[in-house]
Amino acid sequence: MLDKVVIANRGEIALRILRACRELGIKTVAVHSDADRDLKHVRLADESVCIGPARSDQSYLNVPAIISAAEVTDAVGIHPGYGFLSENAEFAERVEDSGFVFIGPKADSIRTMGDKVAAIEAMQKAGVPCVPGSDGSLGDNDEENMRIAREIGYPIIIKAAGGGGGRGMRVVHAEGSLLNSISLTKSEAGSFFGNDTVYMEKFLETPRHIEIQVLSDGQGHAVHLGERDCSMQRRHQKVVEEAPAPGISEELRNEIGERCVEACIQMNYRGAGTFEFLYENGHFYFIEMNTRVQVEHPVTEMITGIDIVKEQLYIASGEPLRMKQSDIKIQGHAIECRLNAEDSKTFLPSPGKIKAYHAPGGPGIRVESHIYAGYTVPPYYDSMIGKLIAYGENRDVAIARMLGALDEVIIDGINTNIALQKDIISDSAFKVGQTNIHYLEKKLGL
Ligand code: MV4
Repeated sequence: MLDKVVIANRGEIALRILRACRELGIKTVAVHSDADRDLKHVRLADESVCIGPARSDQSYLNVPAIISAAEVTDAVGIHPGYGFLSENAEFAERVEDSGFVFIGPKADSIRTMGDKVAAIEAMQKAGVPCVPGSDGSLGDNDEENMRIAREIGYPIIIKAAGGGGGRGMRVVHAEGSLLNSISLTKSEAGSFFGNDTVYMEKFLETPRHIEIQVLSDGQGHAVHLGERDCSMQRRHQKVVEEAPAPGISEELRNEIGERCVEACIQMNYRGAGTFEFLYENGHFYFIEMNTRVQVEHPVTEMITGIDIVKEQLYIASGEPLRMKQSDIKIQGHAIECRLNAEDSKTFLPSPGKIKAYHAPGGPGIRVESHIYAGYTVPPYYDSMIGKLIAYGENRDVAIARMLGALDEVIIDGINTNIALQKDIISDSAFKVGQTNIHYLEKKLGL
């Protein structure tokens, strides 16, 4: 097992990684910005190193500073968490070229999945179902592009190969606006991502966002841990996630899960990963793959009993996968509510000092948060301050426990989205699992 790991992140995920390391007897190094000296995991880590000023481009994105911190502390591995450098292939490469273990996939896998056209091509080769589309990037032949769109059938969506997570996309409803939309998306993509490659897909109108969690050791073994439904989102920010996805049969789960496992083995993928799908009318359509641990990984942990972060550490230490598919049993239901420091009406960030904090508890309640009474939420980073996870033997029990937990939690001094979360968890369409990716924005009147 790795002897010492640098945690190259902040907030709840840094604490989550620290806890996994502690259980495995791995020493921890917290690297933090000037603004983050008082983070809970910084206090708990064996060592800490300040890597720069508050601005994340000078601290959490400062590659030389992070690698230097690993050097001076004699660490052997670097865990990037999510966001920041977690899906930066150049970072992964520089970490490994400096002699450290990048706790994630090889740089080449990150690079392939970062190019959405290459990702889709890899999936098609592996037999993962994709959205009907251009099967590759669009050229500059107008007639040809019009023919491709006509063949797919309107509406279609133009996407940037370098995009993802909701940036660089444009929906086209009729041929009249196709060519202009292609040029606009290309020029935006060129300036946003430094890559003007675009591709085309059938636009699915009211899909759900369902993703499959995988673990793969890069030594020929991979498993899937079932799916999560992440449809409850606003402006590409997930708000509530759950596992399993309501209404997905065990048969369909295993069918799509096995395709993902096959893709991992074909790509020789190493680490935890997530295959993102749109789900409509009983069919899965691959859109992107995430090569990091995700915010919502706890709902999968609750229904499988597998600690995904510990498995990342085992895989990074070179151990073959410690489980086979038949060991994985999905039991019960888990829901996660993200807690954000934000204004309940405007959704603007609401940083500041937490005057009082009381965490909820009781059967089936898990709290993933770094906050404490007296902690000041800094204005420089993402507004998520934690996550509440409710587990139950079935979805109704998980919902009832989540409502209780949302009633119990006290966070005074800053504004939070707890009222919004109560509204969502009590919503009648959510109660019956009948939502899609547009549901929350419609409910909020956006
Ligand atoms: C789509 C789509 C409909 N049809 N692709 C948005 C983020 C990026 N990951 C992919 N996205 C979408 N791709 C086709 N062919 C609708 C979306 C989409 C979306 C997807 C997942 C979660 C939330 C979303 C919100 C708006 C649009």
